[in-house]
Amino acid sequence: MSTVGKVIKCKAAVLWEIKKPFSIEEVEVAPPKANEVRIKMVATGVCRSDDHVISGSLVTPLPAILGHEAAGIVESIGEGVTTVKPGDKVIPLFTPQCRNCNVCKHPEGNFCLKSDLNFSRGTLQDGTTRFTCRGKPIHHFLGTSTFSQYTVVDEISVAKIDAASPLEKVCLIGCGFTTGYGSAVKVGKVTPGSTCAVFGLGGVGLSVIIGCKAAGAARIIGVDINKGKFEKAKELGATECISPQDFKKPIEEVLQEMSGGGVDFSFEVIGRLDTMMAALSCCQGAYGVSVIVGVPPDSQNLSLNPMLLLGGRTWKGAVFGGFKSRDSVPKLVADFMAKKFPLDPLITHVLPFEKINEAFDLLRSGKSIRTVLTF
Ligand code: PAD
Ligand code: ZN
Ligand code: ZN
Repeated sequence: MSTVGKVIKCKAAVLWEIKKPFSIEEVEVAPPKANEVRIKMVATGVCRSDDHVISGSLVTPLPAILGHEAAGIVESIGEGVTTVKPGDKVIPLFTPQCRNCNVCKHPEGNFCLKSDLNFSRGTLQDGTTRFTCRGKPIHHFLGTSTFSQYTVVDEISVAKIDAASPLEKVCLIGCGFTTGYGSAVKVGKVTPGSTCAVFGLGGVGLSVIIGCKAAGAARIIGVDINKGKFEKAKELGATECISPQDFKKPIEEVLQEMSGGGVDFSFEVIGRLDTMMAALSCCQGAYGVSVIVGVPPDSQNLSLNPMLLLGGRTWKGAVFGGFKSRDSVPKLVADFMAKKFPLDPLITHVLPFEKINEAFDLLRSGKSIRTVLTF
C-alpha cells in the first residue's frame, strides 16, 4: 500500500535531553509539504558532531532526531519539487545550497545562509517540524535528522546520486569524508610537495589525510593522543604520526622543529581551543595556512597575539569542506564509483540502527572510526 500523502509511523532515535542515551521510539513522520522530500533511510554514519549535541557542546533545540551523514531513497515529494523523484537514491545535506543567497551566488562560499547552523531553530525551512512522538513535536537537526527510518528534508538539502552507488558506504560523503577531503583540497588548497600536520585522526581527520595525499603533499604528520589511530592514518597516507603526550615541549614546537620552521598546512580536526591554537602556531609564520575543521565548544572564545597573523599566516575554517553541497555531492559519489578515493578504510563497524547507543560508545571510547548504522 502506498504511503504517499500519509503520515508514516516508524522507528527513530530520539534525544530527549543532553547527556542521556537515545531512546528508540515510534514516531510519526508527516508527508512532505511544498518543496520538501520524504526519504526512506538506508544507512547513516555516526559523526562526532552528533555527539557534540549529546555532550552539550553543540546547542540545538531538544527533543530532537539527530543524524546528518546518511543516504537513502526518496519515498515521496511535495509540490514543486523538481530535482529528485520517488525511487531516487539521495544524500541529505546538512549544509543546504539554496542557490539564491549571497553565499550560494559567490563562487567560493558554501555556508548557505539557509543553514540551520545559523539559527538553531531545529525545524525545516518553513519553521515547523514533520516529526511527532508521544503527541509532542520533535525537532529536526541541521535539516537532515537521519537517525530515523524516514525523514523529511527541504529540497535545498538533498542531492540525487548515482543509482548504482552503495548507500552503506557513500553515506560518509554526507559529512565526514567530504568535510575532511574538501578541507585539504578546497579550503587549505594543499600544494604538491608540501608538509601538512593533521590534528585528530578520527573519520574527518583521516579524510583530511586522504585529501592531502591526493593533493600531492610530500609529508603528512598525524597528531593524536590515541596511538591506536596511527596505523590507519599511515595506511591512508600519513608519513609520520606523533602523540603530544610523548613530548615535554608544546606540540607546536615539536612540529616546527620537525618541519624546519613550520608546516605549510595544518588542520585542527578535533574541536578543542587548545589544539586550534597549537595548529595555528605550528604552521610557518609567513606563508603557513591553518584550517579549523573541528566544531568548537559552544560560546567559547580564543584570544591570540595578532603577531601570529601579521607575518602572513592564514587562519581559516569551513563547514562541509568548503563544497557547495548540491553541486558537489553527486560528483563526489561519481568519483568514489570511479575509485578515485576509498571509503572502506573509514568504516570500522556496521551495526543495525537499533544499536545506535553502542555506536556512540564505540566513538567515545576511541575504538571506532566510523560506525555505519543500517536500517
Ligand atoms: P573523532 O572523535 O572520531 O576524532 C577526533 C580525534 O581527535 C580522535 O582520534 C581523538 O583521539 C583525537 N583527540 C582528542 N583530543 C585530542 C587532543 N587533545 N590532542 C590530539 N588529538 C586529540 O571525531 P570526527 O573525526 O568525527 O570529527 C572531528 C571534529 O570535526 C569534531 O569536532 C566534529 O564535530 C568536527 C566536524 N566538523 C565538520 C565541519 O563541517 N566543519 C563536519 C564534521 C565533523
Ligand atoms: Zn558530521
Ligand atoms: Zn544559499
